[in-house]
Amino acid sequence: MSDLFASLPPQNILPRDGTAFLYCDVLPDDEADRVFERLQSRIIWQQETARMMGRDIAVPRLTAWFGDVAYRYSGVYHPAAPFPEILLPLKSRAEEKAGVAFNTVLLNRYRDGRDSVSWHADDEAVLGINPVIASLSFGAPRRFHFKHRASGERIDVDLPHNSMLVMAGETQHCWIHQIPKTARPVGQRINLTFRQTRAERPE
Ligand SMILES: O=C(O)CCC(=O)C(=O)O
Ligand SMILES: [Mn+2]
Repeated sequence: MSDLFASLPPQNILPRDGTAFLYCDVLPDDEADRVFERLQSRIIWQQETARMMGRDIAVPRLTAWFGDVAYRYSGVYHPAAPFPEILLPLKSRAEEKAGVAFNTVLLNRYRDGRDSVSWHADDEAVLGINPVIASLSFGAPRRFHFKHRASGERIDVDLPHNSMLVMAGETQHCWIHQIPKTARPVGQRINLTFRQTRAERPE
């Protein structure tokens, strides 16, 4: 690719009501491969159980959470935990691309095509209005679906190894997203969503 193309910003994937920019090759190739291997071996991955409609269900992926505030959803509780050193260069890269500072990150490890994340938006009150979310992907490419809440319009995009999807504006309020399960044979994938999270108010 010529330098001219490499320097062009990507186009907004969403036709309205938010922005989602996909940056490819965010790290040098060899570094991205190393990061993927290290994330697999050095992060303490957890199998969480979520409480859904009165039942405890194993979350269909492994997760980890780091940052200066805790995170709670559907009966899953991740306490605050300092960023491990391996994540610091990724956090800096995400902040550089997204243009905001992040204080937390949720990691998802999809072991194969049976792992997934179902339709949701990152719209919890602690993320604020119009949150900027930088979502890095390493490993096997997986398809990411957006669905417009009001019209049902679908936008699908493949998230390749060493890429970063930056969602901002009204995206989390007007669209939901998912990584569906797939019957295709797919390898492991690790995703990191950097967020700016406020501490929850005591109840
Ligand atoms: O794995 C992905 O690309 C999406 C993860 C996600 O939506 C989330 O953690 O909120
Ligand atoms: Mn999400």
